[in-house]
Amino acid sequence: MIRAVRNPDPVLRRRGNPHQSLPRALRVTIPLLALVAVDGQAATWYVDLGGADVQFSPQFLTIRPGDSVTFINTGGNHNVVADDGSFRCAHGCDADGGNGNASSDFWIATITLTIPGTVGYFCEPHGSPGSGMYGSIAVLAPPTPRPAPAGGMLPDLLLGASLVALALAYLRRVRLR
Ligand SMILES: [Cu+2]
Repeated sequence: MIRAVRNPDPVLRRRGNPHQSLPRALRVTIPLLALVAVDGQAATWYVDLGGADVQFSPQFLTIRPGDSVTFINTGGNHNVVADDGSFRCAHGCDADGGNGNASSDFWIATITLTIPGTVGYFCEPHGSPGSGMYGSIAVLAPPTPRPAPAGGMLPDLLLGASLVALALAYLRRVRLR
C-alpha cells in the first residue's frame, strides 16, 4: 500500500508551485506551527505581491534570525527591493545571479535574514521606502539566557538570617514579660 505523506520540509515543499498547491491559510499557518513546534529551527514565511491589490500581503512580518521569506508574485509588474539595497529580487535576486527587474511573470524569490533588526522593502514600479507598495520584516534578536541576580544567593541568605534573628528576638521579649 502506498500512502501519500505530506513532506513537512519547507524547502522541499517549495518545489513545484506553492501558490497553487498550498492554500493561503496553510501557507501562513504551517510556518507558524513549525515555529511553535520546533523551537529554534528556521521557518519559511510567505508574502504575496499584487494580484487584486497592489500591495504586499502580509505587509509586515516578524521573524527569527535565519528564517526565510518567500515572495510570490500573484499578478502585476512587481519586484521587491530592500530600502538599504541588501536585496533586489523578482526572477531570483540580483546578488545571487538572478534578475531583480520588475516582472509581470509568475515568479518566486526567497531571501534569508540572519541579522536582527528591521528591513524595509518596496516594489520599484509601485512604491518607495515607506510608501505605496512597501512592507517590512522585523528580525527578532535571538533569545538570551536570563542573567543570574547580582550577588547570587548571598542577599537571600542574609535576608533569611535577619528574619530569623528578628523572630527569635521577638520571642525572647514575649517570654521575658
Ligand atoms: Cu508592484
